[in-house]
Amino acid sequence: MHLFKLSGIILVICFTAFVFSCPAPGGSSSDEFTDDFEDGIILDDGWVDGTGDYTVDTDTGADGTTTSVKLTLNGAWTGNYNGIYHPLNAMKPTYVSWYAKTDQTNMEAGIFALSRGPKGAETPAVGIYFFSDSTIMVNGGAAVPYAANTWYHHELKNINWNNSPPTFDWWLDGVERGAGYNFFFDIPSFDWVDLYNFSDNTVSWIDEIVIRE
Ligand SMILES: [Ca+2]
Ligand SMILES: [Ca+2]
Ligand SMILES: [Ca+2]
Repeated sequence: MHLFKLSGIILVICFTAFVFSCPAPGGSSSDEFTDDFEDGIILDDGWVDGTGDYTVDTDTGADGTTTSVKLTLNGAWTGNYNGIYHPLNAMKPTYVSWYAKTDQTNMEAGIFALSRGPKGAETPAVGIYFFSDSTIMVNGGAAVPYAANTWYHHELKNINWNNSPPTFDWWLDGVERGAGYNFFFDIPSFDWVDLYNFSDNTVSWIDEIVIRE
């Protein structure tokens, strides 16, 4: 588990990068963030390039769409939240959805993370990714097996902000796979969505993000 590794150096660099890049709002209204990546523009369109050495490309999309974002971690992993990220501005969604893919089953990649707090000093809430034992890791619990080079549709439903910590149900490819997963910490809202990999020299694809209050 790398999810709680943080460093003061990363904190400073990330915050500076955020201030100077002034990310524009993503999708639609303030109670919804969406990105289907169909315009082929990633880093000049609201997403911030974090401190890790990632190549950010566009590639074939999920669910019959044209474009996804492809994240290649070049060399060693250097920290959590070091891929690309987008502000969510204290959203309290009740529904989250995205597609993810990776090209192997024995590394850790394709992290979709939701967190709270200043960039670089995030409080983790949700972290879902392809784990190295060929199952999908959902907030610390590895669950359903996955295959390489295959898109998976994740949905977080029934997000209950009244619980302490808040909880969610996890659906994969339209089937509920687990109910009542706890957030890592009791937070009041999300400030960030982060996309990154854990293992050195790994590749992942993410597409069709919907975060809706
Ligand atoms: Ca797409
Ligand atoms: Ca875009
Ligand atoms: Ca970078």
